[in-house]
Amino acid sequence: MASCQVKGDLMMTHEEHMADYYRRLESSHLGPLWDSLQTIMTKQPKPRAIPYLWDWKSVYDFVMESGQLVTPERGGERRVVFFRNPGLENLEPWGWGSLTHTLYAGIQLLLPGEKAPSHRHNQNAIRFIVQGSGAYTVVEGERVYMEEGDFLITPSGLWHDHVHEGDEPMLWLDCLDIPLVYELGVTFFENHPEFNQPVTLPDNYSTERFVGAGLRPIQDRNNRYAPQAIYKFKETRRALDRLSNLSPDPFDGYAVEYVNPTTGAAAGHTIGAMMQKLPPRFHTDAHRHVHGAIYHVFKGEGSSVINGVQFNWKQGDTFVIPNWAWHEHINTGHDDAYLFSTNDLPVMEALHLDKSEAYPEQHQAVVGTFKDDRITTS
Ligand code: GTQ
Repeated sequence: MASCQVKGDLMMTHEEHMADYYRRLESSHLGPLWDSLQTIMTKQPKPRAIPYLWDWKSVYDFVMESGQLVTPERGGERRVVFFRNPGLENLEPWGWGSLTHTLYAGIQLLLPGEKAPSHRHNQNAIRFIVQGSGAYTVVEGERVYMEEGDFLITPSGLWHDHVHEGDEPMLWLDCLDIPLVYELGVTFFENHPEFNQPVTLPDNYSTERFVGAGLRPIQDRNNRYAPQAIYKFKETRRALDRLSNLSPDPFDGYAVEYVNPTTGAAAGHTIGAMMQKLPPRFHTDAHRHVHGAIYHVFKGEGSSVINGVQFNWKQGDTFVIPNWAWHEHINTGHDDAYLFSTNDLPVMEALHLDKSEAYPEQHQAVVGTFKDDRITTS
């Protein structure tokens, strides 16, 4: 073979041979590792996702405008405006809706009287109710009523549809592992034969079964899914109030994770989620971890310093902390701040990639501020 490749080219210089070799290698869909190793195997994570923040006012206006333009009944399945990380949006085709490398997120709107059709897919979904009440989602035969601050899961493979019986717009944050499943090349999606699936279980059945106190209904012993469909804000706040009498976590303040009550694993399976409470003037220590995180400000105002850049936030804003980015949070308001967030820590843990470290000093030096969609250096 070797003699065949250089046959007739005995006069080629080394450089010419190299260039010719690279051309032939490329057209044979092969690659030289000695040229790419440092690019692919970087010393530290180099996520293409970047830190970014979306102001609630502009997202809300776009979402409400979509209410005049499209309906979930016809065509589109779900009326959602999703976030596109500027560092990922040009990565066709899956970069269209990635906020982190594994997670998609958007704001869904359901208007009074509307219904969104029943479907199932192998992506996991979680929802966090931002505004409104009176709508329910049906997950595998169970009707679950949603109110502000509630956290819900729609595990992979379960039928789900949404119905609004109330009289004010309902808005919630959806987070799904769409980019992860897409990149794994295993996406499945199916429509239910009926517009809405039949309700076969008592309302809020899964929550009624979980009284806490370390007790597990016997039929959930080998449940493939996290069995609790909804986590009410009333309970989340109660847990955080009780935690507030104890010492805070230096990096997250007073924080609880939404977990499967039968196993302690993330309720969202591949999607981790937590609610953290920061009292006024609370300033967390800076750290970084390999998992990416999406933050939604449920209440309060403050700022987060991400890789030295200050992002100021207030209620409704969404911001993203990419993999391995230094970050710390500060409550600059007069009331408790509640930060809801989702992350891909469960994926990192399952793959044994999880890793974190504290910033050498307590806080970062602020070298810039994010304002009007760009960073101004100071
Ligand atoms: O509510 O079922 O934001 O299937 C994206 C895909 C929401 C949903 C999204 C979905 C849903």
